[in-house]
Amino acid sequence: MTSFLFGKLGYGALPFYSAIATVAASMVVLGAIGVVAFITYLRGWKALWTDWLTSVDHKRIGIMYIVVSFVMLARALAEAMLMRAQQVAGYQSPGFLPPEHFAQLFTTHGTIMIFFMAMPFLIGLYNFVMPLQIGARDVSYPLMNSVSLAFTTAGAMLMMVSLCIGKFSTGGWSGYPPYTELAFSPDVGVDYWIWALTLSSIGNTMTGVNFAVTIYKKRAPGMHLFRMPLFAWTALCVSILMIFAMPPLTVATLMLAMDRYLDMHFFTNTDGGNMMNYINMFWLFGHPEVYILILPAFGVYSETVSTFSSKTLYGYTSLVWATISIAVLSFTVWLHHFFTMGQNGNVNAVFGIATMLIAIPTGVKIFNWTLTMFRGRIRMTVPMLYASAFMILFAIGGSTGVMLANPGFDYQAHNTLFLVAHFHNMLIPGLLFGMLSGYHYWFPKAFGFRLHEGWGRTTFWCWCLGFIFAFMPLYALGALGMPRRSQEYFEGAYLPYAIVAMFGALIIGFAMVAMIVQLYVSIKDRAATNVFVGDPWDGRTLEWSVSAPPPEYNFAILPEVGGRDTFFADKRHGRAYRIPQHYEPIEMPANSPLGFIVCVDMGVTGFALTWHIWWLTIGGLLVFAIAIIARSFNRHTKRIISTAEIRETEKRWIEAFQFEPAIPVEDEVTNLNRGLARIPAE
Ligand SMILES: [Cu+2]
Repeated sequence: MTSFLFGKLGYGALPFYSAIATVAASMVVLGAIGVVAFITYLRGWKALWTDWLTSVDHKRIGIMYIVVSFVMLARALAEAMLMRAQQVAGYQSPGFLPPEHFAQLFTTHGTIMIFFMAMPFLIGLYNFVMPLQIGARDVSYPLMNSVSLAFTTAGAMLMMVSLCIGKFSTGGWSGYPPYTELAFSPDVGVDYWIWALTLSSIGNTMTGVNFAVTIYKKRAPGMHLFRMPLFAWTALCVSILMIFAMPPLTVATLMLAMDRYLDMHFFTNTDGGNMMNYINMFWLFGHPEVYILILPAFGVYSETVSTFSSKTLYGYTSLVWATISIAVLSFTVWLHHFFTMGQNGNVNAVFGIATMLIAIPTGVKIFNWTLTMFRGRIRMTVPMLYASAFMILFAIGGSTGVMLANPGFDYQAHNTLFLVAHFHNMLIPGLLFGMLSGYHYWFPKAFGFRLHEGWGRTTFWCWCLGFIFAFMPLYALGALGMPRRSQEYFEGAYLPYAIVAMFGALIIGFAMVAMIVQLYVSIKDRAATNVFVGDPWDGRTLEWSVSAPPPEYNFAILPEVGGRDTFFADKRHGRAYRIPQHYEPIEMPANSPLGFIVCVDMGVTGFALTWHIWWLTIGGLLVFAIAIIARSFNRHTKRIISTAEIRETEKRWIEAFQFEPAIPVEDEVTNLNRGLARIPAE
């Protein structure tokens, strides 16, 4: 039943079918009202508009990405805890979640964690740090950067709306047809999934292009590719992965949409369709995606391990080549996601061996980080705690990965919780710990004050122990044969493990609470932990050579780079913090409302497509086209920052670092740290 005005939308779309859905929906609505009220209370609307929503500054866009990521993390974590609780309650009983609702939960959990938590987090970190690290004033296409954020956020908004209006897909995060075809999933859930993913992957493709061009074209004088910090190197590899891996996903979801909307038969099992075409395209994206998720964390660890050991990164060149090899190999292994689908054994063998090969460059990396720490002046700060836990836990996940890469074993573990344990083992220590390590490491640079160390440690231990309790039992459950995505089961042997896993999920829930407390406490104490001078950890790379937070233009004078770790060497030879004779005016991109318009417009268009509201879909696409064309007539796209303004900004900072004495790095987590730390002379 569809009407012209509202498409398939009717009263039935309201979430009153279950108490849990109603509570979740009201939390979203109340949360949104709370945010609006809070901004009004702070009288922050004008600042929000000019400083954030219309900003094209890569630093602010990066921060906004990370805000989106944290909001979505909170939701996906709540869903994970519900699922774990259901699997305890679901022993010989239907539990409290009906199967359909349980299926929605694991679908949204996976979709959100990959596309709306992990991707925005890593893109946000790159956005903030990478241009600073390569000595650039912004990315190559600042406005496109803001439009990329708009696409991702529109997708995230669609995910949040799906909680309140209608139901989400039950087809898992990978959305395999024929189950996601109209015949088997006639509701709008799959359509929500299709448009949320399509929007975010368009945004991610643009980000890939933007970052790759930035790294090729905007490096500071003297910054050869092989002088770039490792984090910037991973940014380059991840960008190239995104450019090649995102389009197959966009094409796959759009073809699925054509199946559902236009009665095509790309992936049906009738009329010439073949679902394997979808699965090939999906994993042609999906496997490189694994490395899009993990390489940024490798980049972060390379920075934090070296900084907090006060040593040059061991084996820089081999680390770069390991990164490149992982990026290349990641495109040669996608078929290991369907070893059991009946292809020739030799095909499985080739892809199994290719998969195992990736363990070699990864091992090289762990080896290099360990040797970087060897005989270093190691400080076990929060970022370092994450890095250390990662090295141990990731090795376990890597071994189970090599096990699964063997097609024979994969037949046994196929579709069991063993696999779920494996990829969470890779993604929590591998991705999330890396992102949190980076979050603690660069937070002072972004906001000018440090995060509370004690609460940071609490958060870390909750994440680390919570992860171990939540996921190690799943290996055992998988070995016992418990299928993934089970809402109800009758095997008594599963129950004790399920209880331990739920306990672990609870500890992870505490981690989220501790993170929020940490943020609150840190903001409250910000005057005491101010690090305006900008180098609180005795950093090595260029982002530490400017004030915290950095000025809009990043560098008053573009730095000259003479080697790796230039800033560190300059500090040792007294060449850092030279005061320039004169300044030149700097041209920066002007603010633009285009990103905000695209975000709202694409959110509405995605919603209209989901509910088959055709007039609104056409309207939304027209607004998009008109906004882009109108923008092309705008001639005031640049803003000149005058010499006077630069001199004023720089003067404040110069006075700060001339006045502030350096403290020994051992005191870096105390309130003595005003943003200038040094290794005491040996
Ligand atoms: Cu894979």
